[in-house]
Amino acid sequence: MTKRHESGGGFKVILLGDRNVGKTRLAEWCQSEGYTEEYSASHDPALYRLLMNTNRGPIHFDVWDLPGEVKSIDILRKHVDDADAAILMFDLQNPSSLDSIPLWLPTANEAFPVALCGNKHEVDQAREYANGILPDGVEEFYSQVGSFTLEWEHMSPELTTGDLPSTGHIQILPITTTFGDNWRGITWFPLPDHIKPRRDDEWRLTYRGVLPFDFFIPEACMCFIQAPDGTLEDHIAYHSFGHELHRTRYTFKDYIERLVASYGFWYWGETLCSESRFSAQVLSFRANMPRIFEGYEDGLFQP
Ligand SMILES: Nc1nc2c(ncn2[C@@H]2O[C@H](COP(=O)(O)OP(=O)(O)OP(=O)(O)O)[C@@H](O)[C@H]2O)c(=O)[nH]1
Ligand SMILES: [Mg+2]
Repeated sequence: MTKRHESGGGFKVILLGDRNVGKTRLAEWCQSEGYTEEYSASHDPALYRLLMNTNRGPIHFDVWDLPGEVKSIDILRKHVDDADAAILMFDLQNPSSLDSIPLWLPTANEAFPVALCGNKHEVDQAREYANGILPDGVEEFYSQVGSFTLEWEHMSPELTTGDLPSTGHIQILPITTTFGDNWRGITWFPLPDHIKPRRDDEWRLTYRGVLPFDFFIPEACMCFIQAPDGTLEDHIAYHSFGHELHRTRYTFKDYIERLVASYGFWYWGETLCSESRFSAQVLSFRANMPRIFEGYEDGLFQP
């Protein structure tokens, strides 16, 4: 036991690994059982204090989250020198972060235990759920950005009068929520009119493979479509629960590019579907986007 422990200080655990592997998120989660989804690179070491109640009484852990981009070897060395343990983290989706482990290893003092931690495992789970292949851009997006929510309302008087929409909503779900059994019996779309279901085919009326990923309002979402054999279609679709499913000609990657440009305004996803090309929502979107956001590019939002 070191002097620090004798004087009531905590055990010092350092988190090491490349940028973007998930050290800060792990530290936040350990401390509060919650975390922010947005990535913002750490610039300085940050301390997270954890209290664990053990059979020998409460024990403090001082978890030091060290930035993947090392600004000062001296600061890093100072933290390593008085650490009691290290967690060396890498990103299972990013092989170069595993290649870096030997580079981090010498910085860890041989006198203390080191645990190796492969993070972002749920991307692998999602891939399995999708029959081995996730649509283009999905892995990249979920290992670099992940789920997030955005809600806003425009307060300018000319937009808040009458029926004009003035709100935006984005809710990108966690990857394992999208690619998981959560939607069984909940998401569905009707069979085309010319297909009459047989009696033993009834499940097809109550469940088909709609996997929501942007659950922007409780009534509607943007989704992937999954065939009964687990394979995902390349192009994403718009789904209004209990009503309709419209396919688009856009991939997930195209969608994210447009999501950023749309700010999640109103039912913007419907602008990508031929079936809703003249719906009231789409007409409002086209009329109001240029009034709210400079640089609106109508060409991005076409079926
Ligand atoms: N899918 C997935 N994403 C994660 C996981 N952990 C972290 N992320 C995401 O990965 C990004 C980087 O996470 P951080 O915790 O900020 O990474 P970091 O290692 O602290 O990066 P630096 O501060 O630059 O060293 C964020 O967008 C996180 O939401 C995870 O377990 N699964
Ligand atoms: Mg960080």
